[in-house]
Amino acid sequence: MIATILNEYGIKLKQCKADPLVSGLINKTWKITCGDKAYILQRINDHVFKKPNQIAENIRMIDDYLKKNSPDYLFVSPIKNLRQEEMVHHAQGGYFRLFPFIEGSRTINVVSSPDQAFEAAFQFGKFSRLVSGFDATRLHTTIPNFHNLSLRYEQYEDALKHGNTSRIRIAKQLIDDLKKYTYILNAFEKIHSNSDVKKRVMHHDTKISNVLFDHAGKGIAIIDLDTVMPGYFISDVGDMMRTYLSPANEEENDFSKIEIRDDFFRGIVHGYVSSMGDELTEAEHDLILYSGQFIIYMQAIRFLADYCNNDSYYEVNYEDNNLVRAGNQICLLKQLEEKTSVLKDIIKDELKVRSHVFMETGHTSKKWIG
Ligand code: GN1
Ligand code: MG
Repeated sequence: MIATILNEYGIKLKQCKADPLVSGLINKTWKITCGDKAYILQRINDHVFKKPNQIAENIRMIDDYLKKNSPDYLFVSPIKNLRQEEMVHHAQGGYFRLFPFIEGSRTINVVSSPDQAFEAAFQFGKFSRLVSGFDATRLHTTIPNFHNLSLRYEQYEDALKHGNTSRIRIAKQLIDDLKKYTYILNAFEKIHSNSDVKKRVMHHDTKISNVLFDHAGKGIAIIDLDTVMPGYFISDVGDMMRTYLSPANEEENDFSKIEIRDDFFRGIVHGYVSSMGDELTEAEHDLILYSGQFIIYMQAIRFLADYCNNDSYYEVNYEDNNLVRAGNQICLLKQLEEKTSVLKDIIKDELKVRSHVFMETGHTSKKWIG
């Protein structure tokens, strides 16, 4: 199948090698190396992305905007095939896209220093800032209601009503634990009606493997633009908190390893606030900590709903995988809540010094790892 796809680009698989990359629970990715040229091939999950062509259109619109307004910005857009199309459809395999592999770049799967958290947050913030003049409503919503917490909550309630009864029984403790966090849902409902919280062009999948680094550890670009669509900044900052703060990720079943690392939190806030600069409103500044609560809570209910629905959405590796993931996320949320006052102080501190940061370089006059 890969050979057929590559043929469409005039590339012969026989002269290349294809290595699968571990990337996520939804799409599949390979690195294709052909002598001194390399590519990234990605298969789009069309159960999740029901209209893959919309992804291509979104990326094209943003690419055009950036080429015009920020020509030096490295935006990794798909390569066109021999028919000048950005996407290839294979009857059995689904939809595929090919990207150039950026020479000298590397991706990482684990955030191991506050600098990496800073670099990643800076890259995601820089992207949203550079496209802040682009009318976000022109973009297709590639997954409707993707980060609509109200709807996710309804889906969760629905799973508890109509899902697998024996699994619901097993999940009882977690279902009870989640009850105390419904204030996160209530706060989300208020955000909708607050016009100071802007609808922006957001990435919506800010895990660390979606950032390209150079060999010196500087962030150089963001990738995986399938979920670029209109949204709130809390989606991007929140998913960074969810995936960068703890040394143990969502797959960890030993919850004693879950921890909120303050200096990584500072890295995220510093990187994001400094790259977004004056773009963020006061109302948005007040939601920085909420971002983490919002996304971690939403992920917990998504995993738990999927467990109750017999794992119909997320790929699982063993029977209780989604249950463990949900428990893991609830533990992370609890720890975030316990650190509220320390984290609020960090935010206050970072907001005070943001004017010393030079957006273009990412350098700062303040020593920020504290
Ligand atoms: C999915 O597959 P990946 O890692 O790109 C999901 C995210 C979740 C994440 C949890 C389209 O992303 O929303 O946060 O799993 N993406 C989609 O691991 O549902
Ligand atoms: Mg993704």
